[in-house]
Amino acid sequence: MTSTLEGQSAPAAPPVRPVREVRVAIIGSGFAGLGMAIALRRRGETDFVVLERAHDVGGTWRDNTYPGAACDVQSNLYSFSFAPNPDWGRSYSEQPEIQAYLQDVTDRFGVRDHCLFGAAVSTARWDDAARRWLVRTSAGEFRAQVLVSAAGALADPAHPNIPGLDTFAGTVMHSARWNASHDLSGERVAVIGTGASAVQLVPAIQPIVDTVTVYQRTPAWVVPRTDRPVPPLVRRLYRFVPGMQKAIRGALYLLREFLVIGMAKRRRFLTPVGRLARAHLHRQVRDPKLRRALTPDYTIGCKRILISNDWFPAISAPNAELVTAGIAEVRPGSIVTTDGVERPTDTIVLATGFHVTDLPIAEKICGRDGRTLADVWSAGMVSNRSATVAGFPNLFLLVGPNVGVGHTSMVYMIESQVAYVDDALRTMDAEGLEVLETTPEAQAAYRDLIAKKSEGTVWLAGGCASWYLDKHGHNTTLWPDFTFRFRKLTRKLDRENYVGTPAGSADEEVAA
Ligand code: N01
Repeated sequence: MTSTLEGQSAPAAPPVRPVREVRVAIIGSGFAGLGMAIALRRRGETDFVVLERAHDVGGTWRDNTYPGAACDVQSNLYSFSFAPNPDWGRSYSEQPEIQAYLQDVTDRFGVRDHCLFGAAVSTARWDDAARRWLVRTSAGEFRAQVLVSAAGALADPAHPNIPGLDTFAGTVMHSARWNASHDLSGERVAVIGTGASAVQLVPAIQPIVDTVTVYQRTPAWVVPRTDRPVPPLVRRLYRFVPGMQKAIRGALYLLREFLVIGMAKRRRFLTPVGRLARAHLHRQVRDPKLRRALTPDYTIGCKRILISNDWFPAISAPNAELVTAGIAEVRPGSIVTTDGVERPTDTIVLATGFHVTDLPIAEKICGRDGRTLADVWSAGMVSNRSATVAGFPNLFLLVGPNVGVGHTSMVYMIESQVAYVDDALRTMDAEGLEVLETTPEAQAAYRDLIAKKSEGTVWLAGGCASWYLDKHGHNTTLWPDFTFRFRKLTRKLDRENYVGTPAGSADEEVAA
């Protein structure tokens, strides 16, 4: 304690935490952040930190704990290629198993000691004079030569702007911020949204609630889910014949790539998938009125294709209701739709998705001229190779613009991106570069490539509105081609598209 003039004690100032110097700061510890950290460890780099705002690793798989949360890509494919898990309990794993897998790889590859939990990034600014990123977090400040943003696209829940929602007297929770201590048994529950999260959580809660009312704005195409437990014999085979699990992974990968032909090249190849979805709906929903309400009017694949065997039975149950009228307002104890019907409600579940085309992390990262990524991206997200942005030296984005996929494992794309960043770091080491920055020309060329590849795809021309497109109607989220083409494009750093500044030089820059 220090003394004041009046002789009273003043509270001691909080200790000043020194700024920590690191070579690489990674934001986020989901699949992408962990994948990057593991790659660094595997090549002997130890001078890095993983800044995680929560208190555990896992990203979206840590946060999405709603009942029924599971992956809609088979686990043999939705896992790191270098860390196969012979013990998956089901072909499509549920959230707790995926989260346990991520915790396991964190320990197995020695990156837990590099994770700083409770470190929410408030700003990251490029200091051009020092050639370092200054990263402010709730757990102290860091000066990093390289910043890798792996904050994720499904990280920040989107809350709908519905009149009166803030006046609701009952419980409101987003699917990505589930409150497990709130017991839904016997309640009248409203679920807003019919995306991938809603079709998983509605069947899980329908048997225990009094009523579940689902507010649907746009119906989704749904295909059957071929999920089953993995028999112990198969698990033993995976363990002792790893090549077998690898072969299955390869087969799953190829099968899923076929969908790209229909989605991005020749639309007619989607016809059988559309038939499958229609047949699934007809088999599972007998009531013609309900069936009509659940039938989309856009081409399958335009929005994410959902997979479920229990969504249609759940919404057909006697205690379930599908409401297609828009929501006019929320009152303290009810929801009123535009047709004037008021439905008493105890709990509202917002299954309304995430901020994907307006990533909140973009507001926190300031580049060379002091503008944020969000400013630079105000007309739409742009990048070179989905990884770097002109004016943001030594910044690498994982799961940023145009890396999303609607048909296969995001982990495949993440591994491609990690290899690219890894090669960039190697190049910096090999050439003695302190700074690496992509050119505006490379960025414009990549934007044009994406625009050209996106022309005529189901995402642009399929007749739907989806979170794949930004507010200008541009595809800034999806990779619009085969994923092996993305891998080829990002296998090595395209050095010719970067300007490098050697360590120790004044301002001299070295083009490729
Ligand atoms: O979110 P979504 P999600 N009033 O954005 C509706 C991944 N994921 O959490 O279609 C009324 O898809 C909106 O309606 P519309 C996966 O990549 C993966 O379900 O815009 N409704 C839509 O129905 C997925 O794509 C798994 O007309 C409103 C829903 O809310 C992504 O996460 C599991 C509304 C939002 O659907 C997001 O899925 C779960 C409003 N104001 C999620 N605002 C796996 O299995 C929005 N909606 C891997």
